[in-house]
Amino acid sequence: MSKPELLPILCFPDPRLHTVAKHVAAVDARIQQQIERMLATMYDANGIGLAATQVDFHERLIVIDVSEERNTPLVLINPEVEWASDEKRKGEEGCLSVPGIYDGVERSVSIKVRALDEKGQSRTVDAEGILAVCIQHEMDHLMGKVFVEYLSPLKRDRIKTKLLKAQREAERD
Ligand code: K1U
Ligand code: ZN
Repeated sequence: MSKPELLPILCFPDPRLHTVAKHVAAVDARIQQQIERMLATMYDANGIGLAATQVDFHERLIVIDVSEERNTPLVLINPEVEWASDEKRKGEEGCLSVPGIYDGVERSVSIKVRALDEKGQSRTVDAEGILAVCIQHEMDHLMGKVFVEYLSPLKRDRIKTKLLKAQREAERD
């Protein structure tokens, strides 16, 4: 079988990153092909997660793999948080759409999420640690929110200026 196509990842401050994703109506061949492409794109970029929004596909679909071996993919379709702990912790985050920028974001320490898997089966995921952080980060993407929006306006503007400059320079080369 041929390798799945790699998808271009939108880069902040691309306005398409602020699109609110729609519910996936059916887990069919179209969605399964999109899952394969998103997993290949996430592994190729060395990410631990990827939301459909980041590849300009505006439906509620996330892929994640937080395993050391990079062999334990998790697919969440139409994810909904059923419970989130009041206990929160600030941790360092990165984002494939905000290359080279890492900063602290406060998130719930544990969450319970309901979603469909790649076969369309409903399941719940109890997550803590980096998995809980990653799911919350990716679910924000589906709502059109990028992690830099948790930072101060000054930091966000500096990041925007830096990335726009880098994008202009890359276009010139
Ligand atoms: O959404 C994305 O762009 C993926 C993002 C997921 C993520 C990483 C860290 C915290 C929250 C969410 C990444 O994979 S960024 C690259 C990365 O592998 C990484 C960066 C910092 C810490 C751990 C991993
Ligand atoms: Zn991200």
